[in-house]
Amino acid sequence: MSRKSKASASAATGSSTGGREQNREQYYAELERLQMGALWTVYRTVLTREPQRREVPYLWPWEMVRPQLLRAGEMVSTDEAERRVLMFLNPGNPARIGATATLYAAAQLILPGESARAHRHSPAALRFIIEGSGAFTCVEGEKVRMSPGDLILTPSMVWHDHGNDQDQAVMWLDGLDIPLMASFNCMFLEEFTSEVQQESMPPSRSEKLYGRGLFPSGSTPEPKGPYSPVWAYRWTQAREALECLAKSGDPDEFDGHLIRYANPASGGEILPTMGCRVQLIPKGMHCRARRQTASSVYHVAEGSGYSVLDGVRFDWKKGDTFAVPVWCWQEHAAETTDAVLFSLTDHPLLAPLGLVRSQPYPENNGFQAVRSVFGEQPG
Ligand code: GTQ
Ligand code: FE2
Repeated sequence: MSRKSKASASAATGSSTGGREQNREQYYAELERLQMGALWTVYRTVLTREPQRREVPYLWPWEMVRPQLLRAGEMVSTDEAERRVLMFLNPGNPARIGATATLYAAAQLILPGESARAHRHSPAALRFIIEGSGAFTCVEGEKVRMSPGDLILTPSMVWHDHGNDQDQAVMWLDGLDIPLMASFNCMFLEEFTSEVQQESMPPSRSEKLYGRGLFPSGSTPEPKGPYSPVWAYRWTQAREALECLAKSGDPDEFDGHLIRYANPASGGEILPTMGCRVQLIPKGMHCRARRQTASSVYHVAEGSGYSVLDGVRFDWKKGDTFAVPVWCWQEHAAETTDAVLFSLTDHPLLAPLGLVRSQPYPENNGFQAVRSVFGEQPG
C-alpha cells in the first residue's frame, strides 16, 4: 500500500485521525493569517523534478502579423504610443508579456517621417530588421542605420530613439528581457531631456571602433557595460560568415551551421541576459531533436522549413516568429530550400548560474513522432 492510500484509509476509519485532520486545517489557516505556510503541503509542486509546462511552443506568421502592424500604423501615432509595437504573447505566459518565461518578443513599425522618442530602461533590447531600409536607431548619440537582417543592440540603460527619415515603412522584431526584469521587479524607465538625441557621434562609430579588431587605445574611454560595444551586426557579414562556415565542414546534427553573435571585446555573448544566434539549415537537412533549459525565440530570416516542437509540427517561412519554451523538445528541418533562422536565447543568463542542460531525444532514432500540425484542427 502506498503511503498516500494508507493515510486516507486510516482517515476513513479512525475518528481520532479525523480530529487530527481538522486540527491540521485549523493550523494551516492560522499559519496563513500569520503570513507563513507549511512547506510540506506544497513541496512537490514547487520543487518539481523537471520544468513544468507553462509557456507553450507557439508561432506568429508574418502574413498575419504584418497587416495588423500596418493597421496599428493607421490607428496610433508614435507620439501617442511611445513605441508602435505589437507584442507576441505566449498563451501560457501568466503575466501576458512574454513569448517565453524570460524573453519578450514583438514587432515594431515606424513610418516615413516619424520618430519614437528617446528613452532608456533597465530591460535590454535587440532588434532584427524584417522589412524596409533607411530608418535608424540613435544609440548614445550614434545613428545606426537599418537594413533587413541587421541586428541592432540597445543594452540596459542605454539611450535610444528611433527615426525614419526615408520613404519606406520599416518593421522589425524586438527582443527584450522584460519578463526577467519584471520578475526581479527591477524596472526603470527614464525619458531623455529632449524628444530625440542630437547626433553627437560619427555614424557607425561603434562598428568602426570595436567591430573590426582595431580597438581605440590610450585615453579613449573603455566600453562601459557588460555588453557588446558594437551597436550593429550587419546581415551581409552574418550571411557571409554562414556561407563560409557551410563550406568549411559538416553541419551540427542539432543546429545545422550555427553562428553565435559575439562581443568582440570579450568573445562572450552580446548581452548578459540575451544571446543571438543565426543558423543555416541546408536544403533537405533534418536536424535531430533535443530539449534545453534555455528558451528561445526564432525568426525566419530566409527560406522555409518546419520545426517539431513537443510533437507538434510548425511550418514556417520568411518573416515568421516562433517561441520555444524551456525543456520543449525541438527539431528543425529544411525541405525545398536552404533555411536561415535567427534566434535570441536566455542561454547567457543560465550559463554563469550553472543551469545549462541539454538532452538529446532518446527514442525513435532521435526524431519526434508528429502528433499534430500547428494551426490545424486536431483529428
Ligand atoms: O523600441 O525602445 O518592443 O522600449 C518595448 C519597449 C520596444 C523600444 C519594445 C521598448 C522598445
Ligand atoms: Fe526602449
